Amino acid sequence: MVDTALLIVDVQNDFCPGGALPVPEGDKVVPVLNRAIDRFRQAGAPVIASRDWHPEKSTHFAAYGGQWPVHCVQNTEGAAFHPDLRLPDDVIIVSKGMGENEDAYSAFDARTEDGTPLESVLKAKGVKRLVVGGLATDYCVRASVLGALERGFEVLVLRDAVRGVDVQPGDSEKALAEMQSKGAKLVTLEEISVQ
Ligand code: VGL
Ligand code: ZN
Repeated sequence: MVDTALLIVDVQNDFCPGGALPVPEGDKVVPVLNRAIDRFRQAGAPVIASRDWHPEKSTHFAAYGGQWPVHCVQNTEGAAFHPDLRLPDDVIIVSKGMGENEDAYSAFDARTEDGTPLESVLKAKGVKRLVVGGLATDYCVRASVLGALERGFEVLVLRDAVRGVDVQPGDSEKALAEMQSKGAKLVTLEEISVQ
């Protein structure tokens, strides 16, 4: 029984160079994640992609009292997945941050189109272990990994497939250390086997 799933966090145009809230080298995660997708597909393991999916007006944005420039507004080019990311046809997409007063950094705040929360999706598929990569290390990857650990999932973070915003220098390294101290394993794609 395959009990591992790949969770790809927020690999969207606005978080990549040229986007509204660019993560330095954000696009560098794409080739590693494409290799991970191939491995998971071959093993018959689920591939899940979360996306930041905000309304135009949100207290998440600086213009309405929040922290961030406007980014990942629903159905815009900026909210689209990076064009080189080869998501499989049966990818499970979960969206988050749709509320006008919602930051929703964690993929565990995300839902499928029909409203099923990520945790229910994973439980229904018998997933016990998550391999996580994407953007940004110090925000949505961090929150998603901690959320997974709190819910009892084993978590492997692909350190070669994450990049951070680093609002303060060192934020991403700190976030990785925190994830590790709370039980996540930091690995490279080559080190893991999918089963
Ligand atoms: C994110 C900042 C604001 C992320 C989302 O995906 O890490 N960061 N919204
Ligand atoms: Zn956001």
